[in-house]
Amino acid sequence: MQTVTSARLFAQARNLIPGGVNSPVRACRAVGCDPLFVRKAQGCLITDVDGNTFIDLVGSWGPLILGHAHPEVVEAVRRTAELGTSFGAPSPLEVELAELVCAAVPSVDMVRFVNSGTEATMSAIRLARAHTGRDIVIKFDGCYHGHADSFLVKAGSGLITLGIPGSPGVPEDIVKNTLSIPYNDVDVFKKTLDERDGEIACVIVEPVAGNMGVVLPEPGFLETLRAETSARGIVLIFDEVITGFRLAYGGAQERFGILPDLTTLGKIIGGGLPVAAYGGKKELMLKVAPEGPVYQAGTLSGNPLAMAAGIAMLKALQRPGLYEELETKSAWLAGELDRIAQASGLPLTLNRIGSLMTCFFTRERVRDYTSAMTADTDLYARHFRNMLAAGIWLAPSQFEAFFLSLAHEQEHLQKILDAVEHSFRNLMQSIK
Ligand code: KE4
Repeated sequence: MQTVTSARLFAQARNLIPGGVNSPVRACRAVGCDPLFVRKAQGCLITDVDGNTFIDLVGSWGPLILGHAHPEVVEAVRRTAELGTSFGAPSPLEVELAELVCAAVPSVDMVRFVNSGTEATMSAIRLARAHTGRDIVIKFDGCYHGHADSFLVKAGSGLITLGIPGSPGVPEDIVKNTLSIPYNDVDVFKKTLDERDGEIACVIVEPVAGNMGVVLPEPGFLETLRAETSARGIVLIFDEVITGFRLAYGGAQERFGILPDLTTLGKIIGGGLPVAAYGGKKELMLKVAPEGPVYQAGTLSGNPLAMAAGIAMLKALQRPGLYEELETKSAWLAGELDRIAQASGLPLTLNRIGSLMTCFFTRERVRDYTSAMTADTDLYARHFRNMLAAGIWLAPSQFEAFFLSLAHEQEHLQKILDAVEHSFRNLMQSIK
């Protein structure tokens, strides 16, 4: 595979941008290769600047559930751009997307749009702290809620990938207000609430963890979070930046039937443009400025292009049978992957829910950060390189999800399986 143009661009980029990338995990450091620079993408295919085309299983880390350059999204952005790209004043598009989000997400009556998941989660915990008058935030090991100071404690995604559990530059005074405890451990959760009773503002959780690889909530986990936080006046925040409109049109909270007090959203609601949001009951949201005193703002919040893309995306997701079609594809692929994995003799565990899945290179059942960390990241890196050589674009980290889209057709799924089978055979030979 010829990658000279990517190599030239990467050398140039590294002189201008830290690591040559605008988000660390894209640097492919954990999988032992240099990043490929992308020229275009269409459907489930992504093409780099050297003309190499791949089947994409990253989907821009989640937004592209309908595939790249979906015609209705592209047309909406094109049409809107001709009327102006940003007004710095409210537009009808913001009202339309807010109506769609509030109609879709069971616990959300009011919503504020921001530009990134990080902004959404940092605003949600600020609102929770203001509402309760308390400071402590509980998160879960391996979950990632963006890069705001309060969240860089045993966080997932790029932090696990790069092996940096926290980050310099985050004052101890901030970190001491964040307690990170094991995912799926209701005993530790209840014990922590008892120990810090009266001090806890909120619990923020990925209802399905996607940032230590995919880890599902065990029966009773989310129910316990809901019951205990309700009993103690603690704000429960579902970070649905990944799961929102992915696991169901109403997100994980619709799928599991558990309603948080606040929800953060991102990725899919922007259709690939920078849109995120936080929302919940009016009692809470009416405390946000200018209605209330909790300050949060953003120059490009509610940007018309991004709103137009989100509206087109959510309207397209309302097609009857769409989520059932995605589930059928995902279940078939996962079943075949499992069959191949079992036959390979490799240490492999597949976690899947809906179109979110991760193949962990471990024999352990992966139920939390500790068990996820038993995965063999060297094997994953070699698998990543095998798959790239075979024309399949995986997440450049063992601790990320891979995302199936409606644009993946049977021919693409079969090509993925053929490449996986070949890679697993190659890995097995190398470890004998
Ligand atoms: P952003 O600030 O990256 O838009 O969103 C932060 C965020 C918040 N909550 C959850 C559950 C998330 O998964 C994310 C961001 N996800 C990662 C991928 N796992 C973004 C990829 C990247 O950092 O480049």
